[in-house]
Amino acid sequence: MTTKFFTILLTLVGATFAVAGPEPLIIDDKNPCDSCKWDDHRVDSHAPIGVMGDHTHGKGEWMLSYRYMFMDMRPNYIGSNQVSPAQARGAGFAVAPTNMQTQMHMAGIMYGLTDNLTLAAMFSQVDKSMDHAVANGATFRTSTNGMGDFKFGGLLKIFDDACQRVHLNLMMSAPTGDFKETGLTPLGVRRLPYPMQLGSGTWDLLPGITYLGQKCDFSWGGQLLGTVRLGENSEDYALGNEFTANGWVAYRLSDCVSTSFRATYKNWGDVDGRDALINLPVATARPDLRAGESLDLFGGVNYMFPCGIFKGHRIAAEAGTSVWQDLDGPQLGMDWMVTLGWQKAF
Ligand SMILES: [Cu+2]
Repeated sequence: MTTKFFTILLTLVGATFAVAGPEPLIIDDKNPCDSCKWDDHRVDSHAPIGVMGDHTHGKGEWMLSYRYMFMDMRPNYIGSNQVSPAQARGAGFAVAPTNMQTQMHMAGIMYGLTDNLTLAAMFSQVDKSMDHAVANGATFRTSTNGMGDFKFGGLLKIFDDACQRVHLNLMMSAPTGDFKETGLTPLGVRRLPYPMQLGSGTWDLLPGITYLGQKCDFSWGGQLLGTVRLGENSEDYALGNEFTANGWVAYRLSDCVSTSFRATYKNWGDVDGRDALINLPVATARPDLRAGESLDLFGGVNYMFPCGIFKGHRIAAEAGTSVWQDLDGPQLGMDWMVTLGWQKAF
């Protein structure tokens, strides 16, 4: 896993220097240290691509975006200790998950209603697969795919001075993703455990606050984000509430390229209630074994095309791994993930 992660990181850094090129590409000739006004056109005026709802737009400006996210989860953890499938089953289960892959395609649209209020919406398509090991030595895989939960709302800028900005994230999530997905297991076709479902089944509030700063060739930011479930879904449960704290710094190598480093702390709760049809002999089916917290580190690169037909298009990549996890286990931990994205404002 570590090798895979560093290979991705090296590729990103390599790509950065390849596109940085020997000649600096000039988009505007303002000295970034002269101004104390926020510069929207800097390549690093957008956060690392794995951060959502990181920026606002000026009045009348539109932005389209696409993100692709891949996450690999393995092995199982009990608390902060990694355990084998046999040890995971030892906690009283006939089956242990061994790894899980999640892919997401996210299409977003933003519109600056005023200089302070940006409207945003995001559609997602989710693809999940999980491998399992049975006590008798057999293995099997379940998979699900389809539309995820639809996210929409506003970003309200409340401070903009001295190259620093603060906005409130006022988003919501609508239960458009299926949460009754079934799959073939050794016990027949059954409703799949909570982590294999595509949506929460509940309306969720996604409140947050984002702080951004830029100075000379550096920029930085911080974001606190919550996921608050509003009530229970039709299957009598709600996924756990979530809390995410992000902090990042970025360095502008040229007008076109910036690199970033991000640290993320996450904390999420157990499933509240229980789906009576999710009753397989595996830890992922237990509502009280879903909570956890983690600290993840990411390296990223942003690139903005300076001229030609792609002028103003932004592309970005970010990859990361978990450096510490404490999970109500047995539960699969995050091994590594990568996010690729494209953005264009009009
Ligand atoms: Cu935008």
